[in-house]
Order: sequence, then C-alpha cells, then structure tokens
Amino acid sequence: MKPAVLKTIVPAALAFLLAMPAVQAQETTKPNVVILATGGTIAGAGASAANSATYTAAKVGIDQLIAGVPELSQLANVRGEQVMQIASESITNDNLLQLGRRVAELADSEDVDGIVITHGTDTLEETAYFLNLVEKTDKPIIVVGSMRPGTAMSADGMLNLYNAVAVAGSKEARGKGVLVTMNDEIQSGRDVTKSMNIKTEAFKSPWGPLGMVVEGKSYWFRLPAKRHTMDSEFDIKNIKSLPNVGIAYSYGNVDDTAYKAFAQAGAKAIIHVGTGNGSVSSRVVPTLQALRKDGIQIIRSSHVNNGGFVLRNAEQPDDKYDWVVAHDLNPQKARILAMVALTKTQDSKELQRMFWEY
Ligand code: DAS
Repeated sequence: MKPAVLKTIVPAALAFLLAMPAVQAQETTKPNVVILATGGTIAGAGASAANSATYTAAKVGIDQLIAGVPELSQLANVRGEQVMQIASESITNDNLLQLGRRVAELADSEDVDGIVITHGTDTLEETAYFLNLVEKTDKPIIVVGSMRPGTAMSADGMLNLYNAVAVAGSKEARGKGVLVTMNDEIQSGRDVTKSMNIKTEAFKSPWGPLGMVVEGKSYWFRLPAKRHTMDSEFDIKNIKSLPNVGIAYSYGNVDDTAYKAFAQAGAKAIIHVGTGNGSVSSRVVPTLQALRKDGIQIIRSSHVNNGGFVLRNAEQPDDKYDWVVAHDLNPQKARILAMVALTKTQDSKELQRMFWEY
C-alpha cells in the first residue's frame, strides 16, 4: 500500500478505534428508563388526522409508541412493558395494585434509573396520587398521557412522552414524588387534576406546576410540600387490597339515597362532595350521623373545582359528628387517600392527620 495512503488511513482508523470506548461509555452513561404502558388516548387511534376528539383509546402497543418517538434513544436507554391496555375510566383497584407492584419491583432494580407510565387522562390524577402515596423510592416516576391520539394533527402524545422520559432520566427529578408531564409542564402527582376534556392544556394544579420541560431539559421552580414516596408511612408492599370507598355528589334538592346505597354496598368510607366549603344539606345530615355511628367514615370534600379547600368545623361541626375533612384534595383524590389510609387505621383522628399531611 502506498505510504501516502498509509499516512491517512492508519491515523483515521486509530482515531476511530480510540473513540470507541468513549462511545461505549456514553451509552452506559445514559440513564435506563422503563416505560410501563396501560392504554388511554396516548395509545389511541382515530379514523383520520382530523379526528382529535373522536377515536378509540388503548389501541396502540408500547413498542409502536416507542418506535413513534425515535428521539427517546438520545435521552435514555429505553425499554417498554405493556402492563395493561385499557381506557383509564375502566381502571379498577386491582389494576392500581398490579401497576403499583410492578413499579415497586422496577424501582428496586439496580439497572432502572427512572420509570414512565403511559396512561389514560381520565383517571391519570388518581393513579399518580396513589403511586405518590405508596412507592418507597426516590427514583423519578412520571405518569403521562395525551389529549389527542397519535393519529391526529398536532397530536400531543409524542412530545409528552419525550418530556416524560427526559424527566424520568434526570437526577434533578429524584425525590420530588410522582410527577406528571403534560403540555410541557411538570406537575406534582398529588396536586394535578384534569381540568378540561378537549384541550391539550388540560392538566392543572391548583397551586401551580413544579416546573417545565423545554427541548428535553427540565426547569424547576417549586417543590412538593406534602409527604410522599420515601417520606410516606404507606408502602405498596404492605397493601393486599383496597377497601370500598364511595363518592356521593351533592347539589340542590339532594337526598340521602346515594349515601344509603354506598353503605348498603359495604363502603368503609363515603366521600361527601359538598357544595362550597363541603356543605351538607340538612336533609342528609341525620343519615351521615347514623352511618358514622355504624362505623362508616364520613369525609367532606368540595365540588368547587380548581382548589376547593374544606375547613374543619366551618360548615359542619366535624368534631361533634366525628367527621373528616379532605383539606384541598378533590373528591377523586380524597377517595384514593381514604382507601390507602384505611389499610392502616380505622381511627377518624388518625385519618384526619393523614388528610392534613398527604
Ligand atoms: N378514555 C380516556 C382515558 O383512557 C382517553 C384519554 O383521555 O386518555 O382516560
């Protein structure tokens, strides 16, 4: 081979070979993120690109979701598992426990740095809060969904998923509790709620988001104030089943039918969704007093959206009736905490402490 050629090829080959370990090392420096898929709109499909609201949820599998966002591989070593494939309005307590146990197994695994859960948006806030209460890890756990199916124009799922993996792989997200990344914002799993059903800017926290994700980088502005994950007294590993807790919505002319039906069905607690400050109609108070005497916990929440804040002994003499107030939790989150709390205590004063602290 002519010397001139040797002079060019050999150094280039050497340089390439020398770079190899660095390339290998780069792969191993990327975080390992597992995506658990449960269904929902983020896995949905519509008949045409114009169908942003008419589609079928829970159709697309996790491998296709990951293949649809090849940029994920720039953020992390990603692998997926299809835990279930359902629309989230159909998620049961058993599904919640199944998901929570799989999350705990992965969180305990040395080679997992972060976990993403793709989920329907209808009950995303309930799952996120449940995991926030029971997962004993400081690794990032990010629950993510989308308001439009991937088949629609301006679908939001791809970027939501990209942001979720970016946050799940970031060290700054550790120890902040379960998080939700929707519409470029990072929300606390405790606070966030679906406030609108046909906008991509649907998920809001009454007390504001914790941060933002821009081009794969997260920016933090606040920290969660309530107990969660490693600081929680609850542990998924100690929860065999979740008790029956009903939610009864109040309104003008309401009577005690729903409350009696929940009691008949074996509810251990009833979330009263009151008007205003968790008010209770005078037509319903005697029944709630009787149900409390029968051992059913009565928990007053509010249907004031975007941050109803129920104060003890304001609208009702909670001390006298031995009732609990849900603090700022919306009714569906109050049910999640009540179920988890009742796996540990039947004491209403202990329950109230938990509602202040979580
Ligand atoms: N049915 C809704 C759900 O699965 C679709 C969605 O918004 O994700 O929660």
